[in-house]
Amino acid sequence: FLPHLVASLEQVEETYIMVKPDGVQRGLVGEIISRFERKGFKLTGLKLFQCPQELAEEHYKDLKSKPFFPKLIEYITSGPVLCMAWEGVGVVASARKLIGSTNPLQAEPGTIRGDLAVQTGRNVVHGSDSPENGKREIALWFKEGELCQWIPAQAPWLNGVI
Ligand code: IDP
Ligand code: MG
Repeated sequence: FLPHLVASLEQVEETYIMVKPDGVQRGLVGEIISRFERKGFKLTGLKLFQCPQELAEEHYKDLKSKPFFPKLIEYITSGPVLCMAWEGVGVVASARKLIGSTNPLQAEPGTIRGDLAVQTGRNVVHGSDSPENGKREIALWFKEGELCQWIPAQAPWLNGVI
């Protein structure tokens, strides 16, 4: 690994980003990938996937007691999702900012939800809420051979070492 090409190895985080079934059906996959790509994060995993019931329940297990839980599971399993793993310094919190508030009507313009959605129950995208959950969710949604480690050609330009 070429350490001078990354900002600081120990600060590098991973986050699980997912375009939910409404985002896929509405043709927003390219738009959503672009926002993370243009920001400068590194894509390390990508697949279109029909989520089984058990995986949806495991992913959202912290929300099991919520009244909307059954509807949430129905929503997430209602069609294919786009699963993504993204890597970068501060990527977890930054991705949450790019995504915007859970309720799209409260999400700031310029955010994905603020620009592209109107309903909490159809808010087009998921993003991990902590570095720990980023790791947990990537391990849940991807098999090991589905992830790629690589050094983007733009890395030194992004990180300012040239
Ligand atoms: P987040 O996606 O912004 O992290 P969470 O509170 O973790 O929001 O909730 C997970 C998902 O559950 C939300 O993105 C949304 O799809 C759904 N959800 C959350 N609260 C409600 C609600 O009050 N009604 C319906 N669906 C909800
Ligand atoms: Mg959440």
